[in-house]
Amino acid sequence: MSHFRKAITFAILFTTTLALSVSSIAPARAGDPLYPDIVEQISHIQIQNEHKREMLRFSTIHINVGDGPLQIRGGGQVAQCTIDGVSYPQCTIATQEILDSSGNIVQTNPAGTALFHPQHNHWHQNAVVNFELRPGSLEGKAIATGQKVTFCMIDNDKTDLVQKHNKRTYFECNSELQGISVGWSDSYHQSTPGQELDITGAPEGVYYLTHYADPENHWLETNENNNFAWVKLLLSRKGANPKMTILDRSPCSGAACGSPSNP
Ligand SMILES: [Ca+2]
Ligand SMILES: [Ca+2]
Repeated sequence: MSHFRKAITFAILFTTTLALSVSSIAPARAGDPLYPDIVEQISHIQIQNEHKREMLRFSTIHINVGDGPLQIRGGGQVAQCTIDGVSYPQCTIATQEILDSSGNIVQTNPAGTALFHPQHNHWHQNAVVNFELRPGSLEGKAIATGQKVTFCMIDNDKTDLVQKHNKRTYFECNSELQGISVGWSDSYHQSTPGQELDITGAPEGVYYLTHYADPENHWLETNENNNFAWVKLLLSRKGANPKMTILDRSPCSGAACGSPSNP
C-alpha cells in the first residue's frame, strides 16, 4: 500500500438521501450509459496507542449504489510519474469505462493515474478517498489528514441494498482492470496500514471524522453529491487512555447503505 500526503481543499458536500442516489426508474436501453454511484461508509472506529502515538483507526467501505459498475482500466503505456512530490517508477493513465445494459463500453472518461506496486504486484488507483478529522463542526479546520490515497478496487462484499446485479466481476488487484459492481462494496479494515489519523494530544471535545470519495472527481457518477460521509465523535480523556464515543453519523451508514453486517 502506498502512502503520501495530499492536501485537498473542497467544498463540503452534504450527503443526500439514499433515495436520490438510486437513480433511473425507466429500464435502460442498449447503448444507454449506466453510471456508478459511489458512497462511503465509516465503521470500526477506535483509538490505538502505537509507538507512543494516539492513532484513530477506522474501516472504510466504498459502496456502488448506482446503475452501472465503476470500471477503471489501466496498464497501457507505462512510464515513471511524480505525484505530490513522490516518484513512482510505473504509472499509467487510468480510464473509467462506462457500460450499457449489454456490458458494452459506450463511454470513457479520464480517471487520474494508476500506480503499479512491484512488491504487491498491484495496480492502485490514486485519489480514491480523502480522510480528515475536524474539530467542533464539519467546517472546522482539519487537525489530521490521511496519507493514504491509493486503493486497489475490487468486489469485496455484497451489500443488501441493490440486488439487481449480483455477479462478482472485479476480484483481482493484479489485473489492469479494476472496479466495483453495482451492489458490491470494497472494504478496507481498520488494521490496514493507512486506515488511521494521528490524533496524539488532541484536546477533549467534539470532532468530525470525514471521508470524501473521489475528491478530484475522476469518476462520472449518477450522484456526485453523496460522496461525503462523516461521523460525529466525542473525545474524552478521563482514564489512562483517550476514548472516542460516536454521537451521530451521516445518513448513509449501516443498513441504510446496504451493509448491515458492517455497522
Ligand atoms: Ca456518489
Ligand atoms: Ca465523481
